[in-house]
Amino acid sequence: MLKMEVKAYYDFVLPLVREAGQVETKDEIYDEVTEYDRKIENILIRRIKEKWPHHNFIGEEESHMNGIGELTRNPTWIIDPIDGTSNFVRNMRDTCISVGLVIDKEQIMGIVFNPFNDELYTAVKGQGAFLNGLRIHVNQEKDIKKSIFNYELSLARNPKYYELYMYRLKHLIQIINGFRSLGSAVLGLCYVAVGRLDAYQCDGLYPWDAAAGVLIVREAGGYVCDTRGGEFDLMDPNFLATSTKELSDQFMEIERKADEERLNDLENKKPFKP
Ligand code: 2AM
Ligand code: CA
Repeated sequence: MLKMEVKAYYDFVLPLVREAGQVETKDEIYDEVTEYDRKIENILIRRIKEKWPHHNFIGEEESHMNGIGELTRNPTWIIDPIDGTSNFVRNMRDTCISVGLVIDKEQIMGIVFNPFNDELYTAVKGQGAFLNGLRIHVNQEKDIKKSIFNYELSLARNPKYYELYMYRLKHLIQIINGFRSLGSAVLGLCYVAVGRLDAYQCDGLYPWDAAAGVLIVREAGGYVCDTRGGEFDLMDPNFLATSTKELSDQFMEIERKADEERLNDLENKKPFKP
Protein backbone atom coordinates (compact mmCIF):
# COMPACT_ATOMS: atom_id res chain seq x y z
CA MET A 1 0.00 0.00 0.00
CA LEU A 2 2.68 2.47 1.08
CA LYS A 3 4.74 1.53 -1.97
CA MET A 4 1.83 2.51 -4.28
CA GLU A 5 1.31 5.75 -2.39
CA VAL A 6 4.99 6.64 -2.57
CA LYS A 7 5.00 5.94 -6.30
CA ALA A 8 2.07 8.35 -6.73
CA TYR A 9 3.93 11.01 -4.72
CA TYR A 10 7.10 10.47 -6.72
CA ASP A 11 5.34 10.57 -10.10
CA PHE A 12 3.48 13.75 -9.21
CA VAL A 13 6.34 15.69 -7.65
CA LEU A 14 9.23 14.84 -10.00
CA PRO A 15 7.91 16.90 -12.96
CA LEU A 16 7.11 19.77 -10.58
CA VAL A 17 10.72 19.84 -9.39
CA ARG A 18 11.91 19.94 -13.00
CA GLU A 19 9.44 22.71 -13.78
CA ALA A 20 10.65 24.67 -10.74
CA GLY A 21 14.18 24.26 -12.10
CA GLN A 22 13.21 26.21 -15.21
CA VAL A 23 12.57 29.21 -12.97
CA GLU A 24 16.04 28.95 -11.44
CA THR A 25 17.90 28.99 -14.71
CA LYS A 26 16.05 31.88 -16.31
CA ASP A 27 18.61 34.42 -17.33
CA GLU A 28 17.44 37.29 -15.17
CA ILE A 29 18.90 39.25 -12.29
CA TYR A 30 20.41 36.97 -9.71
CA ASP A 31 19.82 39.15 -6.66
CA GLU A 32 16.08 38.59 -6.86
CA VAL A 33 16.42 35.50 -4.70
CA THR A 34 13.23 35.98 -2.75
CA GLU A 35 11.37 36.40 -6.02
CA TYR A 36 12.81 33.06 -7.29
CA ASP A 37 12.10 31.43 -3.95
CA ARG A 38 8.53 32.59 -4.12
CA LYS A 39 8.05 31.42 -7.72
CA ILE A 40 9.53 28.00 -6.99
CA GLU A 41 7.47 27.66 -3.82
CA ASN A 42 4.44 28.57 -5.85
CA ILE A 43 5.02 25.83 -8.40
CA LEU A 44 6.05 23.19 -5.92
CA ILE A 45 4.40 23.73 -2.58
CA ARG A 46 1.12 25.18 -3.76
CA ARG A 47 0.51 22.30 -6.15
CA ILE A 48 1.42 19.60 -3.65
CA LYS A 49 -0.89 21.31 -1.15
CA GLU A 50 -3.69 21.37 -3.69
CA LYS A 51 -3.23 17.68 -4.43
CA TRP A 52 -2.78 16.53 -0.81
CA PRO A 53 -4.32 19.23 1.40
CA HIS A 54 -3.93 17.19 4.59
CA HIS A 55 -0.18 16.76 4.28
CA ASN A 56 2.21 18.81 6.39
CA PHE A 57 5.01 21.06 5.18
CA ILE A 58 8.30 22.11 6.69
CA GLY A 59 10.25 24.77 4.85
CA GLU A 60 11.79 28.19 5.14
CA GLU A 61 8.61 30.08 4.25
CA GLU A 62 6.38 28.01 6.52
CA SER A 63 8.85 28.49 9.37
CA HIS A 64 9.00 32.25 8.96
CA MET A 65 5.30 32.31 9.64
CA ASN A 66 4.86 29.58 12.26
CA GLY A 67 8.32 28.39 13.41
CA ILE A 68 9.67 24.98 12.37
CA GLY A 69 6.95 23.10 14.23
CA GLU A 70 6.85 19.44 15.25
CA LEU A 71 7.37 16.46 13.03
CA THR A 72 4.19 14.37 13.25
CA ARG A 73 3.37 10.93 11.78
CA ASN A 74 1.47 12.64 8.96
CA PRO A 75 3.16 12.72 5.51
CA THR A 76 5.42 15.76 5.69
CA TRP A 77 7.11 17.49 2.78
CA ILE A 78 10.39 19.15 3.72
CA ILE A 79 11.34 21.59 0.99
CA ASP A 80 14.14 24.01 0.21
CA PRO A 81 13.27 25.95 -2.98
CA ILE A 82 16.88 27.11 -3.40
CA ASP A 83 19.73 25.56 -1.47
CA GLY A 84 23.15 27.08 -1.97
CA THR A 85 21.66 30.56 -2.17
CA SER A 86 25.00 32.35 -1.97
CA ASN A 87 26.21 30.31 -4.96
CA PHE A 88 22.98 31.00 -6.84
CA VAL A 89 23.26 34.79 -6.49
CA ARG A 90 26.82 34.66 -7.86
CA ASN A 91 25.87 32.43 -10.76
CA MET A 92 27.97 29.60 -9.32
CA ARG A 93 26.49 26.26 -10.17
CA ASP A 94 26.37 24.39 -6.87
CA THR A 95 22.76 25.17 -6.16
CA CYS A 96 19.60 23.08 -6.21
CA ILE A 97 15.98 22.50 -5.32
CA SER A 98 15.45 19.95 -2.58
CA VAL A 99 12.30 18.01 -1.75
CA GLY A 100 12.14 15.40 1.01
CA LEU A 101 9.15 13.36 2.14
CA VAL A 102 8.85 11.91 5.64
CA ILE A 103 6.02 9.53 6.59
CA ASP A 104 5.57 8.15 10.10
CA LYS A 105 8.71 10.11 11.03
CA GLU A 106 10.71 8.02 8.56
CA GLN A 107 12.55 9.49 5.60
CA ILE A 108 10.83 7.97 2.58
CA MET A 109 11.77 10.00 -0.49
CA GLY A 110 14.35 12.55 -1.60
CA ILE A 111 14.44 14.52 -4.86
CA VAL A 112 17.22 17.02 -5.55
CA PHE A 113 17.55 18.88 -8.83
CA ASN A 114 20.40 21.10 -9.97
CA PRO A 115 18.99 22.76 -13.11
CA PHE A 116 22.32 24.36 -14.01
CA ASN A 117 23.97 21.08 -14.86
CA ASP A 118 20.80 19.06 -15.21
CA GLU A 119 21.63 16.68 -12.37
CA LEU A 120 18.66 14.99 -10.76
CA TYR A 121 19.35 12.94 -7.61
CA THR A 122 16.54 10.71 -6.39
CA ALA A 123 15.98 8.10 -3.71
CA VAL A 124 13.07 6.17 -2.30
CA LYS A 125 13.66 4.27 0.93
CA GLY A 126 14.80 0.72 0.25
CA GLN A 127 15.11 1.25 -3.50
CA GLY A 128 18.56 2.77 -3.90
CA ALA A 129 19.76 6.20 -5.00
CA PHE A 130 19.98 7.47 -8.57
CA LEU A 131 21.57 10.27 -10.56
CA ASN A 132 19.60 11.01 -13.73
CA GLY A 133 18.08 7.55 -13.50
CA LEU A 134 21.37 5.67 -13.09
CA ARG A 135 22.08 3.87 -9.82
CA ILE A 136 24.76 5.60 -7.71
CA HIS A 137 26.99 4.40 -4.90
CA VAL A 138 29.32 6.06 -2.44
CA ASN A 139 32.98 5.33 -2.99
CA GLN A 140 34.69 2.87 -0.70
CA GLU A 141 37.21 5.22 0.93
CA LYS A 142 38.16 3.98 4.38
CA ASP A 143 41.28 6.02 5.05
CA ILE A 144 40.87 9.51 6.46
CA LYS A 145 44.34 10.48 5.19
CA LYS A 146 43.12 10.02 1.62
CA SER A 147 39.75 11.64 2.11
CA ILE A 148 38.28 14.79 0.57
CA PHE A 149 36.17 16.42 3.23
CA ASN A 150 33.49 19.07 2.78
CA TYR A 151 33.15 21.22 5.91
CA GLU A 152 30.56 23.99 5.69
CA LEU A 153 32.79 26.56 7.36
CA SER A 154 30.55 29.57 6.70
CA LEU A 155 28.24 28.25 9.40
CA ALA A 156 31.03 28.92 11.93
CA ARG A 157 30.16 32.61 11.80
CA ASN A 158 27.35 31.74 14.20
CA PRO A 159 28.97 32.39 17.63
CA LYS A 160 27.23 29.29 18.97
CA TYR A 161 29.27 27.12 16.59
CA TYR A 162 32.46 29.13 16.08
CA GLU A 163 34.70 27.29 18.56
CA LEU A 164 33.22 23.88 17.81
CA TYR A 165 34.13 24.30 14.14
CA MET A 166 37.53 25.89 14.77
CA TYR A 167 38.87 23.23 17.16
CA ARG A 168 37.70 20.43 14.87
CA LEU A 169 39.16 22.14 11.82
CA LYS A 170 42.50 22.59 13.58
CA HIS A 171 42.71 18.85 14.32
CA LEU A 172 41.32 17.58 11.02
CA ILE A 173 43.33 19.80 8.71
CA GLN A 174 46.55 18.14 9.79
CA ILE A 175 45.30 14.72 8.73
CA ILE A 176 42.91 14.73 5.81
CA ASN A 177 43.82 14.99 2.14
CA GLY A 178 41.65 17.97 1.10
CA PHE A 179 38.99 20.41 2.25
CA ARG A 180 36.01 21.86 0.42
CA SER A 181 33.31 24.28 1.49
CA LEU A 182 30.69 24.01 -1.25
CA GLY A 183 27.99 26.31 0.09
CA SER A 184 25.13 23.89 -0.51
CA ALA A 185 24.36 21.39 2.22
CA VAL A 186 22.02 19.44 0.01
CA LEU A 187 24.53 19.04 -2.81
CA GLY A 188 27.32 18.28 -0.30
CA LEU A 189 25.30 15.24 0.70
CA CYS A 190 24.54 14.27 -2.91
CA TYR A 191 28.25 14.46 -3.76
CA VAL A 192 29.02 11.97 -0.98
CA ALA A 193 26.27 9.75 -2.40
CA VAL A 194 27.78 9.81 -5.88
CA GLY A 195 31.36 9.32 -4.63
CA ARG A 196 32.77 12.78 -5.48
CA LEU A 197 33.33 13.55 -1.81
CA ASP A 198 34.32 11.09 0.92
CA ALA A 199 32.86 12.97 3.85
CA TYR A 200 30.61 15.91 4.59
CA GLN A 201 29.92 17.49 7.95
CA CYS A 202 27.73 20.29 9.24
CA ASP A 203 26.45 21.66 12.51
CA GLY A 204 23.64 24.17 12.80
CA LEU A 205 21.46 23.42 9.77
CA TYR A 206 17.71 23.29 9.25
CA PRO A 207 15.66 20.16 8.42
CA TRP A 208 15.21 21.25 4.78
CA ASP A 209 19.00 21.34 4.31
CA ALA A 210 19.23 17.64 5.19
CA ALA A 211 15.93 15.86 4.58
CA ALA A 212 16.39 14.74 0.97
CA GLY A 213 20.20 14.48 0.99
CA VAL A 214 20.57 12.22 4.02
CA LEU A 215 18.22 9.64 2.49
CA ILE A 216 20.10 9.84 -0.81
CA VAL A 217 23.44 9.18 0.97
CA ARG A 218 22.01 6.23 2.89
CA GLU A 219 20.38 4.74 -0.19
CA ALA A 220 23.72 5.07 -1.99
CA GLY A 221 25.27 2.91 0.74
CA GLY A 222 26.79 5.72 2.81
CA TYR A 223 26.87 6.19 6.56
CA VAL A 224 25.25 9.12 8.40
CA CYS A 225 25.45 9.93 12.11
CA ASP A 226 25.25 13.13 14.13
CA THR A 227 28.48 15.01 14.74
CA ARG A 228 28.98 13.33 18.11
CA GLY A 229 28.65 9.84 16.66
CA GLY A 230 25.00 9.43 17.77
CA GLU A 231 21.89 8.98 15.70
CA PHE A 232 21.07 11.63 13.09
CA ASP A 233 18.04 13.71 14.10
CA LEU A 234 16.21 15.29 11.18
CA MET A 235 14.69 18.00 13.36
CA ASP A 236 18.07 19.04 14.81
CA PRO A 237 20.22 18.36 11.83
CA ASN A 238 23.89 18.15 12.46
CA PHE A 239 25.56 15.32 10.64
CA LEU A 240 28.65 13.56 9.47
CA ALA A 241 27.98 11.72 6.21
CA THR A 242 30.73 9.43 5.00
CA SER A 243 31.27 6.86 2.32
CA THR A 244 32.04 4.17 4.92
CA LYS A 245 31.49 3.53 8.63
CA GLU A 246 35.26 3.02 9.04
CA LEU A 247 35.85 6.55 7.77
CA SER A 248 33.18 7.94 10.10
CA ASP A 249 34.88 6.26 13.10
CA GLN A 250 38.19 7.91 12.19
CA PHE A 251 36.60 11.36 11.91
CA MET A 252 34.79 10.87 15.21
CA GLU A 253 37.97 9.84 17.02
CA ILE A 254 39.78 13.02 15.96
CA GLU A 255 36.79 15.22 16.63
CA ARG A 256 36.36 13.79 20.11
CA LYS A 257 39.94 14.89 20.84
CA ALA A 258 39.18 18.34 19.43
CA ASP A 259 36.04 18.62 21.55
CA GLU A 260 37.96 17.54 24.66
CA GLU A 261 40.56 20.23 24.05
CA ARG A 262 37.84 22.83 23.53
CA LEU A 263 36.06 21.91 26.76
CA ASN A 264 39.36 21.87 28.72
CA ASP A 265 40.30 25.28 27.35
CA LEU A 266 36.87 26.58 28.18
CA GLU A 267 37.17 25.33 31.74
CA ASN A 268 40.63 26.90 32.09
CA LYS A 269 39.46 30.10 30.36
CA LYS A 270 42.06 29.63 27.61
CA PRO A 271 41.08 31.26 24.28
CA PHE A 272 41.17 29.27 21.03
CA LYS A 273 44.64 29.10 19.52
CA PRO A 274 45.14 27.90 15.95
P1 2AM B 1 20.79 28.13 1.93
O1 2AM B 1 21.63 28.23 0.74
O2 2AM B 1 19.41 27.61 1.68
O3 2AM B 1 20.80 29.38 2.77
C1 2AM B 1 26.06 26.59 3.34
O4 2AM B 1 25.89 27.94 3.41
C2 2AM B 1 24.80 25.80 3.59
O5 2AM B 1 24.24 26.11 4.85
C3 2AM B 1 23.69 26.04 2.60
O6 2AM B 1 23.04 24.82 2.39
C4 2AM B 1 22.79 27.05 3.28
O7 2AM B 1 21.43 26.99 2.87
C5 2AM B 1 22.93 26.65 4.70
N1 2AM B 1 22.86 27.81 5.59
C6 2AM B 1 23.32 29.04 5.34
N2 2AM B 1 23.15 29.84 6.40
C7 2AM B 1 22.55 29.11 7.32
C8 2AM B 1 22.09 29.35 8.63
N3 2AM B 1 22.22 30.54 9.21
N4 2AM B 1 21.54 28.37 9.31
C9 2AM B 1 21.39 27.15 8.73
N5 2AM B 1 21.81 26.85 7.49
C10 2AM B 1 22.37 27.81 6.79
CA1 CA C 1 19.25 25.49 2.50
